[in-house]
Amino acid sequence: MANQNLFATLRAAFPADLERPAVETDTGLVYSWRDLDRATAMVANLLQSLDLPPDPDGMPPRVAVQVDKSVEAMILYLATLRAGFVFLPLNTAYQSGEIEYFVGNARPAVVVCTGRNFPWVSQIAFSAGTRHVFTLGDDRTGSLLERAAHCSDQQVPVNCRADRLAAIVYTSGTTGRSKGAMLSHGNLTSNAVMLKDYWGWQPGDVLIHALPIFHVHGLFVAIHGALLNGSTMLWHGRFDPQRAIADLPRATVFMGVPTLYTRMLAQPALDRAQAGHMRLFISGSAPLLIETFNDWRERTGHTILERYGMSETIMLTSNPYRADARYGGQDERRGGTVGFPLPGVELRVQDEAGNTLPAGAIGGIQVKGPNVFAGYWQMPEKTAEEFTADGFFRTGDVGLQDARGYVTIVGRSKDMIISGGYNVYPAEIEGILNELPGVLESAIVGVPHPDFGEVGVAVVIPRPGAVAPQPQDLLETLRARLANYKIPKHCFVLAELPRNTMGKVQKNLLRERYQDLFRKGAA
Ligand code: MLC
Ligand code: AMP
Repeated sequence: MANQNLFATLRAAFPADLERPAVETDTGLVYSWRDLDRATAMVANLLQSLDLPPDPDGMPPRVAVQVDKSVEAMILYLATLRAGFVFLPLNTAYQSGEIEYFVGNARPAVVVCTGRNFPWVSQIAFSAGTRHVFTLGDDRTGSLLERAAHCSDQQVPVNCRADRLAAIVYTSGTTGRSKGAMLSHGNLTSNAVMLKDYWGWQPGDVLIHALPIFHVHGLFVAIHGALLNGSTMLWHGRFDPQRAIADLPRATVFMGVPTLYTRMLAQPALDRAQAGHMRLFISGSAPLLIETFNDWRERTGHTILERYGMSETIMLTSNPYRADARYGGQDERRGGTVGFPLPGVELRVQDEAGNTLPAGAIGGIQVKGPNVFAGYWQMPEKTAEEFTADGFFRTGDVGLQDARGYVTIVGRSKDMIISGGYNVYPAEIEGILNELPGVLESAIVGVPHPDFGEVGVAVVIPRPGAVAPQPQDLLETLRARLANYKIPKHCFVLAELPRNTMGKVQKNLLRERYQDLFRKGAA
Protein backbone atom coordinates (compact mmCIF):
# COMPACT_ATOMS: atom_id res chain seq x y z
CA MET A 1 0.00 0.00 0.00
CA ALA A 2 1.42 3.40 -1.00
CA ASN A 3 2.37 5.78 1.76
CA GLN A 4 -0.73 7.88 2.64
CA ASN A 5 1.34 10.59 4.35
CA LEU A 6 0.08 13.92 2.94
CA PHE A 7 3.64 15.19 2.72
CA ALA A 8 4.57 12.27 0.44
CA THR A 9 1.74 13.25 -1.92
CA LEU A 10 2.79 16.91 -1.90
CA ARG A 11 6.44 16.01 -2.38
CA ALA A 12 5.59 13.81 -5.38
CA ALA A 13 4.03 16.88 -7.01
CA PHE A 14 7.18 19.04 -6.70
CA PRO A 15 8.44 19.99 -10.17
CA ALA A 16 11.28 17.94 -11.69
CA ASP A 17 13.49 21.02 -11.68
CA LEU A 18 13.93 21.59 -7.94
CA GLU A 19 15.87 24.81 -8.52
CA ARG A 20 12.74 26.65 -9.63
CA PRO A 21 11.19 29.13 -7.18
CA ALA A 22 8.60 27.64 -4.84
CA VAL A 23 8.06 30.71 -2.68
CA GLU A 24 8.91 34.38 -3.19
CA THR A 25 8.36 36.56 -0.14
CA ASP A 26 7.40 40.20 0.15
CA THR A 27 10.73 40.70 1.93
CA GLY A 28 12.65 39.64 -1.19
CA LEU A 29 13.55 36.06 -0.25
CA VAL A 30 13.26 33.23 -2.76
CA TYR A 31 12.92 29.58 -1.68
CA SER A 32 13.45 26.89 -4.31
CA TRP A 33 11.64 23.56 -4.23
CA ARG A 34 14.95 22.05 -3.14
CA ASP A 35 15.06 24.51 -0.22
CA LEU A 36 11.58 23.36 0.88
CA ASP A 37 12.56 19.72 0.55
CA ARG A 38 15.80 20.07 2.50
CA ALA A 39 14.43 22.36 5.21
CA THR A 40 11.39 20.18 5.86
CA ALA A 41 13.69 17.14 6.09
CA MET A 42 15.95 18.90 8.61
CA VAL A 43 13.08 20.01 10.84
CA ALA A 44 11.43 16.57 10.55
CA ASN A 45 14.72 14.97 11.60
CA LEU A 46 14.95 17.33 14.56
CA LEU A 47 11.42 16.42 15.67
CA GLN A 48 12.15 12.71 15.24
CA SER A 49 15.41 12.99 17.19
CA LEU A 50 13.44 14.10 20.24
CA ASP A 51 12.18 10.52 20.68
CA LEU A 52 8.67 11.62 21.44
CA PRO A 53 6.56 8.74 22.67
CA PRO A 54 3.03 8.24 21.33
CA ASP A 55 0.20 8.44 23.88
CA PRO A 56 -0.75 5.18 25.60
CA ASP A 57 -3.72 4.96 23.21
CA GLY A 58 -1.40 5.27 20.21
CA MET A 59 -2.17 8.91 19.34
CA PRO A 60 0.91 10.47 17.72
CA PRO A 61 2.61 13.37 19.56
CA ARG A 62 1.28 16.89 18.94
CA VAL A 63 3.36 19.89 17.88
CA ALA A 64 1.57 23.09 18.97
CA VAL A 65 2.67 26.22 17.12
CA GLN A 66 1.93 29.89 17.84
CA VAL A 67 4.25 31.90 15.62
CA ASP A 68 4.05 34.83 13.20
CA LYS A 69 3.51 34.00 9.56
CA SER A 70 6.71 33.02 7.77
CA VAL A 71 7.88 30.49 5.21
CA GLU A 72 9.69 28.70 8.05
CA ALA A 73 6.37 28.36 9.87
CA MET A 74 5.00 26.64 6.77
CA ILE A 75 8.13 24.47 6.69
CA LEU A 76 7.46 23.49 10.30
CA TYR A 77 3.93 22.43 9.32
CA LEU A 78 5.20 20.32 6.43
CA ALA A 79 7.99 18.85 8.57
CA THR A 80 5.47 17.82 11.22
CA LEU A 81 3.48 15.93 8.58
CA ARG A 82 6.68 14.46 7.21
CA ALA A 83 7.69 13.18 10.66
CA GLY A 84 4.22 11.69 11.25
CA PHE A 85 3.39 14.02 14.14
CA VAL A 86 0.25 16.11 14.61
CA PHE A 87 0.26 19.83 13.78
CA LEU A 88 -1.70 22.11 16.08
CA PRO A 89 -1.85 25.68 14.75
CA LEU A 90 -2.69 28.53 17.13
CA ASN A 91 -3.77 32.06 16.22
CA THR A 92 -1.09 34.59 17.14
CA ALA A 93 -3.76 36.78 18.74
CA TYR A 94 -4.50 34.22 21.49
CA GLN A 95 -3.70 35.44 25.00
CA SER A 96 -2.30 33.36 27.88
CA GLY A 97 -5.66 32.06 29.16
CA GLU A 98 -6.53 30.79 25.71
CA ILE A 99 -3.10 29.16 25.17
CA GLU A 100 -3.27 27.58 28.61
CA TYR A 101 -6.51 25.89 27.64
CA PHE A 102 -5.24 24.57 24.28
CA VAL A 103 -1.97 23.27 25.72
CA GLY A 104 -3.74 21.70 28.71
CA ASN A 105 -6.30 20.08 26.44
CA ALA A 106 -4.04 18.79 23.65
CA ARG A 107 -0.97 18.03 25.82
CA PRO A 108 1.53 18.69 23.02
CA ALA A 109 4.96 17.06 23.21
CA VAL A 110 6.47 20.10 21.47
CA VAL A 111 5.48 23.77 21.60
CA VAL A 112 6.92 26.35 19.20
CA CYS A 113 6.38 30.04 19.95
CA THR A 114 7.91 33.42 19.13
CA GLY A 115 10.96 34.61 21.05
CA ARG A 116 8.97 37.49 22.53
CA ASN A 117 6.30 35.15 23.92
CA PHE A 118 8.75 32.51 25.15
CA PRO A 119 8.69 33.60 28.84
CA TRP A 120 4.97 33.04 29.31
CA VAL A 121 4.30 30.36 26.68
CA SER A 122 7.13 28.16 27.95
CA GLN A 123 5.87 28.53 31.51
CA ILE A 124 2.42 27.33 30.45
CA ALA A 125 3.90 24.51 28.38
CA PHE A 126 6.35 23.24 31.00
CA SER A 127 3.63 23.34 33.70
CA ALA A 128 1.41 21.25 31.42
CA GLY A 129 4.16 18.64 31.03
CA THR A 130 5.48 19.63 27.58
CA ARG A 131 9.17 18.75 27.48
CA HIS A 132 10.31 20.71 24.41
CA VAL A 133 9.68 24.40 23.75
CA PHE A 134 11.37 26.00 20.75
CA THR A 135 11.27 29.53 19.40
CA LEU A 136 10.77 30.65 15.81
CA GLY A 137 10.81 34.25 14.61
CA ASP A 138 9.47 35.52 11.29
CA ASP A 139 13.06 36.52 10.41
CA ARG A 140 14.52 32.99 10.47
CA THR A 141 15.74 33.31 14.06
CA GLY A 142 15.09 31.08 17.03
CA SER A 143 16.10 27.80 18.62
CA LEU A 144 14.06 25.61 16.25
CA LEU A 145 16.16 26.48 13.21
CA GLU A 146 19.39 26.61 15.23
CA ARG A 147 18.81 23.02 16.33
CA ALA A 148 17.56 21.86 12.91
CA ALA A 149 20.71 23.24 11.28
CA HIS A 150 22.61 20.28 12.76
CA CYS A 151 20.22 17.70 11.29
CA SER A 152 20.48 15.80 8.01
CA ASP A 153 18.66 17.20 4.98
CA GLN A 154 17.57 13.72 3.94
CA GLN A 155 14.50 12.10 5.47
CA VAL A 156 12.01 9.48 4.36
CA PRO A 157 8.42 10.65 5.11
CA VAL A 158 6.96 8.47 7.84
CA ASN A 159 4.82 5.74 6.34
CA CYS A 160 1.24 6.16 7.42
CA ARG A 161 -2.31 5.13 6.71
CA ALA A 162 -4.97 7.55 5.54
CA ASP A 163 -6.67 7.58 8.94
CA ARG A 164 -3.56 8.70 10.82
CA LEU A 165 -4.10 11.99 12.66
CA ALA A 166 -2.36 14.88 10.86
CA ALA A 167 -3.71 18.04 12.50
CA ILE A 168 -5.90 19.29 15.31
CA VAL A 169 -7.69 22.55 14.59
CA TYR A 170 -9.46 24.15 17.53
CA THR A 171 -12.87 25.60 16.90
CA SER A 172 -14.88 27.24 19.63
CA GLY A 173 -18.16 25.88 20.80
CA THR A 174 -21.53 27.50 21.41
CA THR A 175 -21.25 26.43 25.01
CA GLY A 176 -18.19 25.34 26.91
CA ARG A 177 -14.64 25.49 25.70
CA SER A 178 -13.06 25.03 22.29
CA LYS A 179 -13.07 21.63 20.65
CA GLY A 180 -10.13 20.24 18.69
CA ALA A 181 -11.23 18.96 15.29
CA MET A 182 -9.10 15.93 14.41
CA LEU A 183 -8.15 15.87 10.73
CA SER A 184 -6.39 12.87 9.22
CA HIS A 185 -3.88 12.66 6.39
CA GLY A 186 -6.72 11.14 4.35
CA ASN A 187 -9.11 14.04 5.09
CA LEU A 188 -6.54 16.62 3.99
CA THR A 189 -5.22 14.70 1.00
CA SER A 190 -8.60 13.82 -0.48
CA ASN A 191 -9.77 17.43 -0.27
CA ALA A 192 -6.58 18.84 -1.76
CA VAL A 193 -6.45 16.37 -4.65
CA MET A 194 -10.12 16.96 -5.49
CA LEU A 195 -9.77 20.77 -5.39
CA LYS A 196 -6.76 20.69 -7.71
CA ASP A 197 -9.04 19.27 -10.37
CA TYR A 198 -12.21 21.18 -9.46
CA TRP A 199 -10.57 24.60 -9.50
CA GLY A 200 -8.67 23.78 -12.66
CA TRP A 201 -5.15 24.31 -11.29
CA GLN A 202 -2.86 24.40 -14.31
CA PRO A 203 0.84 24.58 -15.18
CA GLY A 204 2.18 28.08 -14.67
CA ASP A 205 -0.34 29.05 -11.96
CA VAL A 206 1.05 31.42 -9.33
CA LEU A 207 -0.77 31.93 -6.00
CA ILE A 208 -0.80 35.11 -3.93
CA HIS A 209 -0.72 33.83 -0.35
CA ALA A 210 -1.96 36.67 1.85
CA LEU A 211 -3.93 34.82 4.56
CA PRO A 212 -2.81 33.81 8.04
CA ILE A 213 -1.56 30.21 8.27
CA PHE A 214 -3.14 29.16 11.53
CA HIS A 215 -6.57 28.34 10.08
CA VAL A 216 -7.93 26.02 7.43
CA HIS A 217 -8.12 28.60 4.64
CA GLY A 218 -4.50 29.81 4.57
CA LEU A 219 -2.89 26.65 5.98
CA PHE A 220 -4.61 23.90 4.05
CA VAL A 221 -6.60 25.22 1.11
CA ALA A 222 -4.02 27.73 -0.11
CA ILE A 223 -0.77 25.91 0.70
CA HIS A 224 -1.89 22.45 -0.41
CA GLY A 225 -3.34 23.90 -3.61
CA ALA A 226 -0.10 25.56 -4.63
CA LEU A 227 2.22 22.72 -3.56
CA LEU A 228 0.13 20.02 -5.22
CA ASN A 229 0.27 21.97 -8.45
CA GLY A 230 3.98 22.73 -8.22
CA SER A 231 2.98 26.41 -8.25
CA THR A 232 5.04 29.31 -6.99
CA MET A 233 3.55 31.21 -4.05
CA LEU A 234 3.95 34.97 -3.71
CA TRP A 235 4.12 35.06 0.07
CA HIS A 236 2.71 38.09 1.90
CA GLY A 237 3.62 38.19 5.61
CA ARG A 238 0.40 40.08 6.27
CA PHE A 239 -2.40 41.23 4.03
CA ASP A 240 -1.81 44.67 2.54
CA PRO A 241 -4.34 45.56 -0.18
CA GLN A 242 -1.86 47.69 -2.14
CA ARG A 243 0.75 44.96 -2.18
CA ALA A 244 -1.80 42.35 -3.19
CA ILE A 245 -2.97 44.51 -6.08
CA ALA A 246 0.62 45.23 -7.10
CA ASP A 247 1.29 41.47 -7.34
CA LEU A 248 -1.76 40.66 -9.48
CA PRO A 249 0.12 40.96 -12.80
CA ARG A 250 2.59 38.26 -11.62
CA ALA A 251 -0.08 35.89 -10.31
CA THR A 252 -3.03 33.80 -11.49
CA VAL A 253 -4.84 32.69 -8.31
CA PHE A 254 -5.92 34.64 -5.21
CA MET A 255 -7.72 33.32 -2.14
CA GLY A 256 -9.27 35.58 0.45
CA VAL A 257 -11.96 36.15 3.03
CA PRO A 258 -14.52 38.81 2.00
CA THR A 259 -12.75 41.56 4.01
CA LEU A 260 -9.70 41.16 1.74
CA TYR A 261 -11.89 41.80 -1.30
CA THR A 262 -13.62 44.87 0.16
CA ARG A 263 -10.27 46.32 1.21
CA MET A 264 -8.87 45.84 -2.31
CA LEU A 265 -11.99 47.39 -3.81
CA ALA A 266 -11.29 50.49 -1.73
CA GLN A 267 -8.02 50.97 -3.66
CA PRO A 268 -8.14 53.03 -6.87
CA ALA A 269 -5.31 50.92 -8.35
CA LEU A 270 -7.64 47.93 -8.75
CA ASP A 271 -8.86 47.77 -12.33
CA ARG A 272 -9.26 45.42 -15.29
CA ALA A 273 -5.74 45.97 -16.58
CA GLN A 274 -4.17 45.22 -13.22
CA ALA A 275 -6.25 42.01 -12.84
CA GLY A 276 -5.87 41.02 -16.50
CA HIS A 277 -3.32 38.27 -15.89
CA MET A 278 -5.39 36.58 -13.17
CA ARG A 279 -7.26 33.32 -13.72
CA LEU A 280 -9.21 32.84 -10.51
CA PHE A 281 -10.34 34.76 -7.43
CA ILE A 282 -11.72 32.55 -4.63
CA SER A 283 -13.60 33.75 -1.55
CA GLY A 284 -14.70 31.90 1.55
CA SER A 285 -14.75 31.58 5.37
CA ALA A 286 -17.54 34.17 5.65
CA PRO A 287 -20.51 35.29 3.55
CA LEU A 288 -19.55 37.35 0.50
CA LEU A 289 -22.01 40.21 0.10
CA ILE A 290 -23.65 40.37 -3.30
CA GLU A 291 -22.50 44.02 -3.54
CA THR A 292 -18.88 42.89 -3.23
CA PHE A 293 -19.45 40.12 -5.80
CA ASN A 294 -20.97 42.62 -8.26
CA ASP A 295 -18.48 45.44 -7.58
CA TRP A 296 -15.59 43.04 -8.13
CA ARG A 297 -16.99 41.88 -11.46
CA GLU A 298 -17.51 45.46 -12.59
CA ARG A 299 -14.06 46.66 -11.54
CA THR A 300 -11.93 43.69 -12.62
CA GLY A 301 -14.01 41.74 -15.13
CA HIS A 302 -13.59 38.65 -12.91
CA THR A 303 -16.37 36.70 -11.23
CA ILE A 304 -15.34 35.68 -7.72
CA LEU A 305 -15.76 31.95 -7.07
CA GLU A 306 -17.32 31.56 -3.61
CA ARG A 307 -16.89 28.33 -1.70
CA TYR A 308 -17.88 27.09 1.76
CA GLY A 309 -15.98 25.05 4.31
CA MET A 310 -15.26 24.46 7.97
CA SER A 311 -12.39 23.43 10.22
CA GLU A 312 -14.10 20.08 10.75
CA THR A 313 -14.53 19.33 7.05
CA ILE A 314 -12.14 21.51 5.03
CA MET A 315 -13.95 22.41 1.77
CA LEU A 316 -17.56 21.32 1.31
CA THR A 317 -19.12 23.23 -1.56
CA SER A 318 -17.90 25.45 -4.36
CA ASN A 319 -19.24 27.45 -7.22
CA PRO A 320 -18.08 25.94 -10.49
CA TYR A 321 -14.79 26.83 -12.10
CA ARG A 322 -16.04 25.51 -15.42
CA ALA A 323 -19.03 23.54 -16.67
CA ASP A 324 -18.92 20.06 -15.17
CA ALA A 325 -21.12 17.23 -16.45
CA ARG A 326 -21.41 15.87 -12.90
CA TYR A 327 -23.34 19.00 -11.97
CA GLY A 328 -25.65 19.37 -14.92
CA GLY A 329 -23.02 21.23 -16.91
CA GLN A 330 -23.55 24.50 -15.02
CA ASP A 331 -20.66 26.92 -15.16
CA GLU A 332 -22.31 29.95 -13.66
CA ARG A 333 -20.79 31.33 -10.45
CA ARG A 334 -23.87 32.57 -8.67
CA GLY A 335 -23.39 35.41 -6.22
CA GLY A 336 -25.02 34.80 -2.84
CA THR A 337 -24.61 31.02 -3.19
CA VAL A 338 -21.74 28.77 -2.19
CA GLY A 339 -22.19 26.52 -5.22
CA PHE A 340 -22.44 22.74 -5.43
CA PRO A 341 -21.39 20.02 -2.99
CA LEU A 342 -17.84 19.15 -4.07
CA PRO A 343 -17.15 15.75 -5.67
CA GLY A 344 -17.32 13.08 -2.97
CA VAL A 345 -19.25 15.30 -0.54
CA GLU A 346 -22.82 14.26 0.27
CA LEU A 347 -24.89 17.19 1.48
CA ARG A 348 -28.45 17.27 2.72
CA VAL A 349 -30.75 19.74 4.44
CA GLN A 350 -32.79 18.50 7.40
CA ASP A 351 -35.41 19.93 9.73
CA GLU A 352 -35.06 19.65 13.49
CA ALA A 353 -37.10 16.44 13.55
CA GLY A 354 -34.54 14.77 11.28
CA ASN A 355 -36.56 14.82 8.03
CA THR A 356 -34.60 15.46 4.86
CA LEU A 357 -36.10 18.49 3.15
CA PRO A 358 -36.85 18.97 -0.56
CA ALA A 359 -35.05 21.43 -2.85
CA GLY A 360 -35.61 25.03 -1.83
CA ALA A 361 -36.56 24.32 1.80
CA ILE A 362 -34.48 25.85 4.57
CA GLY A 363 -32.97 23.66 7.30
CA GLY A 364 -29.77 22.45 8.92
CA ILE A 365 -26.94 21.58 6.52
CA GLN A 366 -25.44 18.11 7.09
CA VAL A 367 -22.49 16.58 5.28
CA LYS A 368 -20.61 13.33 4.82
CA GLY A 369 -17.47 12.53 2.84
CA PRO A 370 -13.80 11.58 2.88
CA ASN A 371 -12.98 15.15 3.96
CA VAL A 372 -15.11 15.05 7.13
CA PHE A 373 -13.12 14.85 10.37
CA ALA A 374 -13.00 11.84 12.69
CA GLY A 375 -14.25 13.70 15.77
CA TYR A 376 -13.26 16.16 18.48
CA TRP A 377 -10.07 15.53 20.42
CA GLN A 378 -10.97 13.59 23.56
CA MET A 379 -14.59 14.70 23.50
CA PRO A 380 -16.53 11.60 22.42
CA GLU A 381 -19.81 12.93 23.74
CA LYS A 382 -19.47 16.22 21.76
CA THR A 383 -18.56 14.20 18.68
CA ALA A 384 -21.61 11.99 19.12
CA GLU A 385 -23.85 15.07 19.46
CA GLU A 386 -22.66 16.53 16.16
CA PHE A 387 -23.11 13.39 14.04
CA THR A 388 -26.43 11.82 13.01
CA ALA A 389 -27.05 8.09 13.43
CA ASP A 390 -26.27 7.55 9.74
CA GLY A 391 -22.94 9.36 9.92
CA PHE A 392 -23.71 12.89 8.67
CA PHE A 393 -21.99 15.80 10.42
CA ARG A 394 -24.27 18.63 11.55
CA THR A 395 -22.51 21.77 10.35
CA GLY A 396 -24.58 24.20 12.43
CA ASP A 397 -25.14 26.23 9.27
CA VAL A 398 -28.65 26.83 8.04
CA GLY A 399 -29.40 26.92 4.35
CA LEU A 400 -31.04 25.40 1.31
CA GLN A 401 -30.16 23.63 -1.90
CA ASP A 402 -32.09 24.70 -4.98
CA ALA A 403 -33.39 22.43 -7.73
CA ARG A 404 -30.21 22.98 -9.77
CA GLY A 405 -28.04 21.94 -6.84
CA TYR A 406 -26.68 25.33 -5.72
CA VAL A 407 -26.37 25.66 -1.95
CA THR A 408 -27.19 28.94 -0.20
CA ILE A 409 -26.35 29.61 3.44
CA VAL A 410 -28.99 31.78 5.08
CA GLY A 411 -27.88 31.69 8.71
CA ARG A 412 -26.46 29.64 11.54
CA SER A 413 -28.09 27.59 14.25
CA LYS A 414 -24.88 28.01 16.25
CA ASP A 415 -24.60 31.33 18.10
CA MET A 416 -21.49 32.47 16.26
CA ILE A 417 -20.25 35.75 14.78
CA ILE A 418 -17.88 35.68 11.78
CA SER A 419 -15.73 38.78 11.93
CA GLY A 420 -13.26 39.34 9.10
CA GLY A 421 -13.19 35.56 8.57
CA TYR A 422 -12.53 34.71 12.24
CA ASN A 423 -15.15 33.00 14.36
CA VAL A 424 -16.24 34.65 17.57
CA TYR A 425 -18.39 32.75 20.06
CA PRO A 426 -20.61 34.99 22.22
CA ALA A 427 -20.75 32.43 25.06
CA GLU A 428 -16.99 32.69 25.62
CA ILE A 429 -17.12 36.48 25.97
CA GLU A 430 -20.36 36.54 27.98
CA GLY A 431 -18.82 33.99 30.35
CA ILE A 432 -15.98 36.37 31.17
CA LEU A 433 -18.17 39.49 31.40
CA ASN A 434 -20.67 37.80 33.72
CA GLU A 435 -17.93 37.05 36.25
CA LEU A 436 -16.79 40.69 36.48
CA PRO A 437 -17.70 42.77 39.54
CA GLY A 438 -20.80 44.88 39.02
CA VAL A 439 -22.05 42.78 36.10
CA LEU A 440 -25.33 40.92 36.47
CA GLU A 441 -25.50 39.52 32.95
CA SER A 442 -24.51 40.23 29.38
CA ALA A 443 -25.26 39.44 25.76
CA ILE A 444 -22.98 39.60 22.72
CA VAL A 445 -24.60 39.99 19.31
CA GLY A 446 -23.20 40.27 15.80
CA VAL A 447 -24.09 43.33 13.73
CA PRO A 448 -23.16 44.31 10.15
CA HIS A 449 -19.81 46.06 9.69
CA PRO A 450 -18.47 47.57 6.45
CA ASP A 451 -14.93 46.20 6.89
CA PHE A 452 -15.24 42.97 8.88
CA GLY A 453 -18.67 41.96 7.54
CA GLU A 454 -19.92 41.38 11.06
CA VAL A 455 -18.62 42.44 14.47
CA GLY A 456 -19.62 41.80 18.08
CA VAL A 457 -21.45 44.33 20.23
CA ALA A 458 -21.72 43.80 24.00
CA VAL A 459 -24.78 44.62 26.07
CA VAL A 460 -24.11 44.54 29.80
CA ILE A 461 -26.61 44.75 32.66
CA PRO A 462 -25.24 46.05 35.99
CA ARG A 463 -25.84 44.19 39.21
CA PRO A 464 -28.53 46.03 41.24
CA GLY A 465 -27.00 48.17 43.98
CA ALA A 466 -23.47 47.86 42.57
CA VAL A 467 -21.53 50.70 40.95
CA ALA A 468 -22.40 50.46 37.24
CA PRO A 469 -19.35 49.24 35.30
CA GLN A 470 -17.89 51.53 32.65
CA PRO A 471 -17.94 50.16 29.08
CA GLN A 472 -14.30 51.12 28.50
CA ASP A 473 -13.17 49.28 31.63
CA LEU A 474 -15.08 46.17 30.60
CA LEU A 475 -13.52 46.22 27.15
CA GLU A 476 -10.05 46.72 28.64
CA THR A 477 -10.53 43.69 30.87
CA LEU A 478 -11.59 41.59 27.88
CA ARG A 479 -8.60 42.84 25.90
CA ALA A 480 -6.24 41.40 28.50
CA ARG A 481 -7.93 38.02 28.40
CA LEU A 482 -8.95 37.35 24.79
CA ALA A 483 -7.58 37.47 21.24
CA ASN A 484 -8.04 41.00 19.87
CA TYR A 485 -10.53 40.11 17.12
CA LYS A 486 -12.93 38.74 19.78
CA ILE A 487 -13.19 42.11 21.57
CA PRO A 488 -16.64 43.67 20.99
CA LYS A 489 -16.36 46.83 18.90
CA HIS A 490 -18.84 48.59 21.18
CA CYS A 491 -20.27 48.07 24.65
CA PHE A 492 -23.61 49.32 25.96
CA VAL A 493 -24.62 49.28 29.62
CA LEU A 494 -28.42 48.93 29.80
CA ALA A 495 -31.03 48.44 32.52
CA GLU A 496 -32.21 45.06 31.23
CA LEU A 497 -32.04 42.55 28.38
CA PRO A 498 -35.11 41.96 26.20
CA ARG A 499 -36.61 38.55 27.00
CA ASN A 500 -39.47 36.49 25.62
CA THR A 501 -42.23 35.03 27.79
CA MET A 502 -40.05 31.96 28.44
CA GLY A 503 -37.37 34.26 29.86
CA LYS A 504 -34.96 33.64 26.95
CA VAL A 505 -32.83 36.61 25.86
CA GLN A 506 -34.09 37.90 22.51
CA LYS A 507 -30.80 38.47 20.73
CA ASN A 508 -32.68 39.14 17.49
CA LEU A 509 -34.14 42.32 19.05
CA LEU A 510 -30.67 43.47 20.11
CA ARG A 511 -29.33 42.77 16.61
CA GLU A 512 -32.17 44.83 15.13
CA ARG A 513 -31.57 47.66 17.57
CA TYR A 514 -27.88 47.93 16.70
CA GLN A 515 -27.90 46.91 13.06
CA ASP A 516 -27.06 50.42 11.85
CA LEU A 517 -24.35 51.10 14.43
CA PHE A 518 -21.51 50.68 11.94
CA ARG A 519 -23.31 51.39 8.68
CA LYS A 520 -21.17 53.57 6.44
CA GLY A 521 -21.53 57.12 7.69
CA ALA A 522 -23.42 56.07 10.82
CA ALA A 523 -20.47 54.93 12.95
C1 MLC B 1 -8.18 42.41 13.08
N1 MLC B 1 -9.06 43.07 13.88
C2 MLC B 1 -10.25 42.48 13.80
C3 MLC B 1 -10.07 41.42 12.90
N2 MLC B 1 -8.78 41.39 12.47
N3 MLC B 1 -11.42 42.74 14.38
C4 MLC B 1 -12.45 41.97 14.09
N4 MLC B 1 -12.36 40.92 13.23
C5 MLC B 1 -11.18 40.63 12.64
N5 MLC B 1 -11.07 39.60 11.80
C6 MLC B 1 -8.78 44.25 14.70
C7 MLC B 1 -7.75 44.00 15.76
O1 MLC B 1 -8.39 43.52 16.91
C8 MLC B 1 -7.15 45.34 15.95
O2 MLC B 1 -8.00 46.10 16.80
C9 MLC B 1 -7.20 45.97 14.55
O3 MLC B 1 -8.23 45.25 13.85
C10 MLC B 1 -5.91 45.87 13.80
O4 MLC B 1 -5.41 44.53 13.89
P1 MLC B 1 -4.54 43.88 12.73
O5 MLC B 1 -4.18 42.50 13.13
O6 MLC B 1 -3.50 44.86 12.31
O7 MLC B 1 -5.64 43.78 11.58
P2 MLC B 1 -5.48 43.48 10.07
O8 MLC B 1 -4.09 43.05 9.74
O9 MLC B 1 -6.08 44.60 9.31
O10 MLC B 1 -6.39 42.14 9.92
C11 MLC B 1 -7.59 42.13 9.28
C12 MLC B 1 -7.65 40.87 8.42
C13 MLC B 1 -7.46 39.64 9.34
C14 MLC B 1 -8.99 40.83 7.72
C15 MLC B 1 -6.52 40.90 7.36
O11 MLC B 1 -8.49 39.61 10.31
C16 MLC B 1 -7.42 38.35 8.60
O12 MLC B 1 -6.38 37.95 8.08
N6 MLC B 1 -8.55 37.63 8.50
C17 MLC B 1 -8.57 36.34 7.79
C18 MLC B 1 -9.05 35.27 8.73
C19 MLC B 1 -8.96 33.89 8.12
O13 MLC B 1 -7.95 33.51 7.51
N7 MLC B 1 -9.99 33.11 8.28
C20 MLC B 1 -10.04 31.74 7.77
C21 MLC B 1 -10.62 30.83 8.84
S1 MLC B 1 -10.83 29.19 8.17
P3 MLC B 1 -7.42 46.97 18.00
O14 MLC B 1 -8.64 47.61 18.59
O15 MLC B 1 -6.77 45.97 18.93
O16 MLC B 1 -6.46 47.92 17.36
C22 MLC B 1 -12.51 29.00 7.93
C23 MLC B 1 -12.96 27.84 7.13
C24 MLC B 1 -13.16 28.24 5.72
O17 MLC B 1 -13.27 29.82 8.28
O18 MLC B 1 -14.23 28.02 5.15
O19 MLC B 1 -12.22 28.82 5.18
P1 AMP C 1 -14.38 27.63 11.04
O1 AMP C 1 -14.96 27.00 12.25
O2 AMP C 1 -13.44 28.72 11.33
O3 AMP C 1 -13.84 26.60 10.18
O4 AMP C 1 -15.58 28.34 10.28
C1 AMP C 1 -16.52 27.61 9.56
C2 AMP C 1 -17.77 28.41 9.35
O5 AMP C 1 -17.51 29.52 8.48
C3 AMP C 1 -18.85 27.62 8.65
O6 AMP C 1 -19.56 26.77 9.52
C4 AMP C 1 -19.71 28.74 8.08
O7 AMP C 1 -20.58 29.23 9.07
C5 AMP C 1 -18.68 29.81 7.75
N1 AMP C 1 -18.38 29.88 6.32
C6 AMP C 1 -17.32 29.37 5.64
N2 AMP C 1 -17.40 29.69 4.33
C7 AMP C 1 -18.53 30.42 4.18
C8 AMP C 1 -19.17 31.06 3.07
N3 AMP C 1 -18.65 31.03 1.85
N4 AMP C 1 -20.33 31.71 3.30
C9 AMP C 1 -20.87 31.77 4.53
N5 AMP C 1 -20.32 31.20 5.61
C10 AMP C 1 -19.15 30.54 5.44
